[in-house]
Amino acid sequence: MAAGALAVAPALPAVASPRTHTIVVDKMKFGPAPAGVRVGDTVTWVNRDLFRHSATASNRAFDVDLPPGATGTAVMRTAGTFPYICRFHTAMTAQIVVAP
Ligand SMILES: [Cu+2]
Repeated sequence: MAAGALAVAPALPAVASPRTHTIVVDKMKFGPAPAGVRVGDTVTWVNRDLFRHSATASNRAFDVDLPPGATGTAVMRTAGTFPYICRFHTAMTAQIVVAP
């Protein structure tokens, strides 16, 4: 290593800080999938229905209970495409794509 190199602070990698993405659940449907979700981000579901819902990943990566009017969150721990359903209304389907 060249002399003096240690005096220079290494540049921090350009990692975006974790963000929160919101999905509104209304009229028996999940709102549009948020774009740009990355590992470490939080997804928040807001249930505007009068019914209890859930956001339950097919692989159980997350399982969020959503009573009427409630908000629930899950942190996306791994990259991939995660189909999910409402366990109470299995016709309610959506998916989240999580980038590394
Ligand atoms: Cu439901």
